[in-house]
Amino acid sequence: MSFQPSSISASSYLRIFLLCAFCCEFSFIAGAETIQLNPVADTTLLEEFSDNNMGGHTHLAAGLTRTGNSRRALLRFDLEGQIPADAAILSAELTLDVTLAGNTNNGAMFELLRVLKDWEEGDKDSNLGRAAENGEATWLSRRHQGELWDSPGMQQGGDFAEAASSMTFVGDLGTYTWTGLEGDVQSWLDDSSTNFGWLFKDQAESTNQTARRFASREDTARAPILTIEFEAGPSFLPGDANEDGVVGLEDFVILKDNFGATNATRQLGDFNEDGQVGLDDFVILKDNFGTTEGNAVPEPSSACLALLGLLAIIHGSRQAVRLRRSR
Ligand SMILES: [Ca+2]
Ligand SMILES: [Ca+2]
Ligand SMILES: [Ca+2]
Repeated sequence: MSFQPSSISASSYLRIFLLCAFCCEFSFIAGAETIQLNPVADTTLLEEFSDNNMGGHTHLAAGLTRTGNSRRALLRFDLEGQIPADAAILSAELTLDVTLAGNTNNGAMFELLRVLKDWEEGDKDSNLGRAAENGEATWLSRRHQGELWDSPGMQQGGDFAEAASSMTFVGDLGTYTWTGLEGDVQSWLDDSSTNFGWLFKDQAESTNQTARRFASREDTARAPILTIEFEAGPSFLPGDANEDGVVGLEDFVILKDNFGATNATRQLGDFNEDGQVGLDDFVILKDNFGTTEGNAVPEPSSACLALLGLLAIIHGSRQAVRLRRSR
């Protein structure tokens, strides 16, 4: 007996689909993901060496020196291509490694503040920096021989945000973490043109010898780490035709009933929104079958569902031929 695709009824589809769904192996993938990023730029501004740049050195410095001069650091992270543009940031925290503390008795609160203007890292590399070349960030300039900061060492409210994003007390050598940075990261993900990174400084800058060295990105073994937990996801669930938050059998039935339709909508099974309900839409449903909004993602074996797609197409085309003949 030969195989007769046109003899397959709609109810047969459902039986095959159910059988496949039960036979398929399901694996579960967590909805939230975590990524760790090193800075793409970091440097130190030195008060008494106000035209020096230190962007290529292996440490950042922040706090007040023995003689009361300020050190302030800048760090920027690139999110583009690292996190989906439509992701929701669940948490973000920055970890820094203190590699030298001049006076470990003089611990201090260190804070991160959003930078509001662009700056250039530069590549000078000694403990006190070296004379900046054009374009490199210094205590006076966000770009040497180009744009000055609003005031030397950067101005609160103009060059950096009024309110700190995070604060942590730093004492002896070791690693320290600044938490609660998800708002900043989300805003940079939503609009990358506002991503100028953070200013890192001693909050009070009132006690000498709070200055510490923190490993910079050039110290690859101990570089700053921004840990971001995010949940990727479009505003609608691909394959969820009836918009009940689950990609399931009901969505398959909707797609099947509308297979071949033109001027279709997502609610009729046109998941890639090209106006037609077709094989591409079936593949989207197959790839997302079992997905629920914000939760685990069961992943059925693709082979059995691909077979269903093929059957659906054959059936759809035979039905169309029969309809045309009957007219
Ligand atoms: Ca650097
Ligand atoms: Ca659904
Ligand atoms: Ca489509």
